[in-house]
Amino acid sequence: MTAITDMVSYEVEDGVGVIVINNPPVNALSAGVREGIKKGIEIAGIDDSVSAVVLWCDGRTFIAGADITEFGKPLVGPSLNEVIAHIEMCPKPVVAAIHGTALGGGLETALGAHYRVANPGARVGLPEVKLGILPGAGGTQRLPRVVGVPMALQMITSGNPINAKKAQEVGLVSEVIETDLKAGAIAFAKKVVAEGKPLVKISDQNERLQEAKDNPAIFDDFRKSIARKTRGFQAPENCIKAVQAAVELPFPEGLKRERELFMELMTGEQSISQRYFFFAERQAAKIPDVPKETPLIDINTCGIVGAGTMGGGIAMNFLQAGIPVTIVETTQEALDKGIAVIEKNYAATVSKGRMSQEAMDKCMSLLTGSTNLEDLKDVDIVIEAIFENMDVKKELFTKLDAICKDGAILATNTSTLNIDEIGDVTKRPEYVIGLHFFSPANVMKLLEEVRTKKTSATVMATCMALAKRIGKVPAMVGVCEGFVGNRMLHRRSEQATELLMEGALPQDVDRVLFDFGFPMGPFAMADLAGNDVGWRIRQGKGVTSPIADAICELGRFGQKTGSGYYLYKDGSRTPTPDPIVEDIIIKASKEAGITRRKISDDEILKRCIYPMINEGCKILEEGIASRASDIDVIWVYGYGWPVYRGGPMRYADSIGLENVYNTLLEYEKEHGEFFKPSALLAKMVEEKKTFSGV
Ligand code: HSC
Repeated sequence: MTAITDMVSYEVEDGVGVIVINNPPVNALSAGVREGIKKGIEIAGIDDSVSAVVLWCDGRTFIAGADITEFGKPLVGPSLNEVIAHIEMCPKPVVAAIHGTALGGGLETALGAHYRVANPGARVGLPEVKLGILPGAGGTQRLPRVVGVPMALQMITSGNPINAKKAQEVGLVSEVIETDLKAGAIAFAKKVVAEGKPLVKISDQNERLQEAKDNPAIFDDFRKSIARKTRGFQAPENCIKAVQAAVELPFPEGLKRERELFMELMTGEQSISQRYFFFAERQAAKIPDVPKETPLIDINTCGIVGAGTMGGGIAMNFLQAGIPVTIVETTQEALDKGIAVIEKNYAATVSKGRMSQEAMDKCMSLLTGSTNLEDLKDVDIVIEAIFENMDVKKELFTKLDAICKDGAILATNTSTLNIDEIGDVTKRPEYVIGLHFFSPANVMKLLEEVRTKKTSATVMATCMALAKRIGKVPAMVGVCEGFVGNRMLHRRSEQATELLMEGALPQDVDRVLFDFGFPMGPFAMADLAGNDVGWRIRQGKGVTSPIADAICELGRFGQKTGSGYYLYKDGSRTPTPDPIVEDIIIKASKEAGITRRKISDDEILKRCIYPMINEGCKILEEGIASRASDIDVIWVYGYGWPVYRGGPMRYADSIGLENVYNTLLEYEKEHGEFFKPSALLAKMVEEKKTFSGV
């Protein structure tokens, strides 16, 4: 084997030149890889002892894309386009051997090869759109030439990969090799030579473009079909334009157009935020004071206490990950009802074709119901999901502590209570942790994990790994009122209500936040969650909220009662503004002695968002979150903050911390202490720092 660069080497096997890429962990296309492939092709091209070339990756995967850490920096060595052109122009057949994931620039490299083979577990795709960019190394020009325009549009704008079988069906892969992939790829390359098969240059193939040439409406139809899903995002539109260029322009011109559209995105705020978020998500899985090599507790079984909406949703995550669940309720009736809901949810997924009947049966077979807490004595982890009452939870944790085996983790799904206190009623406080799932728990990606002062490193590391196993994105935070997500949400809700008192209507506030990119505004969200919950909590605490209380006093609990801040006519989920609510709001302003005024959209946005940013700063000051980026992960995955705005802390950077600070100072003068900028924000401004470092 000859080293070409420190990441790429060349070897000859059975008369075939093998270019071996080795750039762990995911064989990203760093400068050394690009340089190595280019030189490897040159070497193989003139090596008389070989008649063909195989592109092979060591380690767990084929090339998973461009090296994202190089983005925004000056280009070193050959560009990827140059490397791919080299592969395509090689005088000997080049075969890409794909295992793991050929993603982004990885698939684009493989599309430069004359043939592709894969093992059965391989997946291929162009996920650039998820980073706010588009495939910038010919992917938008070559993929439609292989799979046709409709499928290319689908793959490029969704970013979702397809498996090897599908890739073979659509002609992306010539052969799926069940046995040794490297040997199979070498044999395939030799067969190409022996049979005198052509060197297929995808850039020359135009047949699959004809369908779209004959029916240019394909593009507008497609735009319409994804409009709702891609609202607010810039990259999908540029992806469509680039594929359109593949149809309308000759290949070299198409490449130029692709590059322009790529650069437009690459330098924009959205992509900066989305690329930042890619790393933020991966960082969040690491806890600064918990070493990587911390031993983990084996989790093979799970107990859940409470078969209500949360308990049932949580159970579904574990069942889908193949982890048996025992779910406990106080009465048989409640248990039956809870299990029936789980079954109904799975059945709905099956009927939509998103799950097989077999998979559903497997999940249900892993579920055991019980009305006896003693049945949790052998489980590895228990998650409590009962109603929010400290005394009841303390009693439950005392019982669980006595029943559960030594070493079992006792977790609570509380979103409001002090978990330090809960842990302290047990003899194993180091095994107690908060696992705060978001509703609907089987859908929402976020798992806000809450460490107490005593939670052990092993328990934290185990729960972070467990989150990944059940398909969640975890972020570790500390104990405080509302933890990170709800604490910041409360600041927004308080301002949203204040804005109503001063002159806005629910539909004004909701529209502004919807346009910002949230799936819905605070009042539509309150109606969805149920207004009675907050009302009861306020009653318990002896606090009032004139507008919210008046709405609840009329029995307007939200969507479930057909009205709340809005009307929901005939069971519809579409909110319609209601004059009765307007009257309630106007009356509340009058009684508070407030003269209502017209409030601009700009003020609504700032009044709702800036206090959240300020609260995020306080959370960091107090060490409740260990990184600003963890806060962003919580808001994107738990509350639908638009990822193209990176999360509240990254958003603050993008608009300028000084602007946020000065506006808060102005609001403080006008509206009082609530807006007082935090000490951290003041310090960051003074030191001209940013939260995201970008
Ligand atoms: C691209 O390819 C653009 C092209 O179109 C080329 C454009 C050319 C420009 C032309 C100019 C006009 N880079 O996720 P994991 C790190 S865009 C750098 O935990 P898994 C990751 O941060 C790219 N680093 O593993 C982590 O580091 P840590 C398109 C990357 O097994 C470690 O690897 N490709 C990286 O759960 C492990 O990652 C993609 O978007 C990258 N490309 O999942 C694919 N990819 O350990 C992105 C990963 O320090 N990657 N890292 O935290 C993934 O989706 C997942 O990582 C995999 C593995 C599914 C590959």
